[in-house]
Amino acid sequence: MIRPLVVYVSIFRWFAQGGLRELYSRHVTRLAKRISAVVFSCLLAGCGSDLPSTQDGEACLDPSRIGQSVVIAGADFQLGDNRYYADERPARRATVAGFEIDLTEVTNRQFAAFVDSSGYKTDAERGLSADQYPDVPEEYRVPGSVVFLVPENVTEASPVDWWQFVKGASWRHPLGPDSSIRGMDHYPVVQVTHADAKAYAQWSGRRLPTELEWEFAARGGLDGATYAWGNKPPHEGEPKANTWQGHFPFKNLGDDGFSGAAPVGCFAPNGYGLLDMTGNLWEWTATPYLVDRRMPSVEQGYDPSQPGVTVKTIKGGSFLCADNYCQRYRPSARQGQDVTLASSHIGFRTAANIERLALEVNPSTEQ
Ligand SMILES: [Ca+2]
Repeated sequence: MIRPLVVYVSIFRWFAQGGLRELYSRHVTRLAKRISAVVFSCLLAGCGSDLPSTQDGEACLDPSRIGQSVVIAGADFQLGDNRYYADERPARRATVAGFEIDLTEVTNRQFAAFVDSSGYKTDAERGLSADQYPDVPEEYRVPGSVVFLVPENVTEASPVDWWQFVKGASWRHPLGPDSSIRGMDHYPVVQVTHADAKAYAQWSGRRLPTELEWEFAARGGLDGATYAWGNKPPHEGEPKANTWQGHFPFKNLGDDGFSGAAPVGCFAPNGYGLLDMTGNLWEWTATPYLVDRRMPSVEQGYDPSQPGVTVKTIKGGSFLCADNYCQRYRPSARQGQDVTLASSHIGFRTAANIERLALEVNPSTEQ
């Protein structure tokens, strides 16, 4: 069944990136002409009955370690990289204060505890409000979210074919209403917007990491190295992270053991002991995305490819990052993400100030 659904203009940010950018640019430009100021409508295939099923999986990590955090001492380090995408330039020295960050991405079990405790409903479960999006027809403000689906038409595929808005997709049903997170307690939660991630962090007495903190943590002490593990290419030797092997978006070889998201902690930690700072899921940060980090910061961020859209920085790349398309499985890589748009390849982890934690661990006897 073919039905019209709403897809945000910011999806084209994803569409237009990576090694296939030139290949698809003409098609994207043609499509972009059809985009209104905020959204556009397009015909997308119904996604109810033939969704790929989510896979069960045992924990890769001792579950008692999920929820632990790592204290990172402040230091001077190389922020950015001159060798890759323009928004990573220029590489420069930066100083980060000490902080503390989660060992892993937040899991479904952790997020469920938050929801059970607070009654929180995610943005994807609520849908768009008429007040915030008056120009979007009511039938398009339905609860749902964006899901990656391997395009069926190999010769004609374009980004609009692999990112689809699926009615009923949410953190409980990551790929659509016929999918579930049953048996996936230790998988990272997905289909969360920036507000959802922030709400979880606040509930847990923490916050989202800044981009500066996240990048420093991901480097694991290897100042200036290309990857979180050094300079060895990601697909040489043992798998180092959950990325995409094969020609994106058609051929997902899954040589690293996972064709989708993986349970947290399935790959070796970086030099700080942190897990999955490369691949698996993109992670929200607290930092507004600026296409050039030297720009004065503004709360809504600035991404010329998403005019008028509030964008925060996401880091780390995901299981969809491939050599031929999105080489963003590096600490310096970054992307601007519409804060209202959840998807099947974005999650988060939380952070905290060291000073605040120290006060909690050693409360004053005068209080
Ligand atoms: Ca993979």
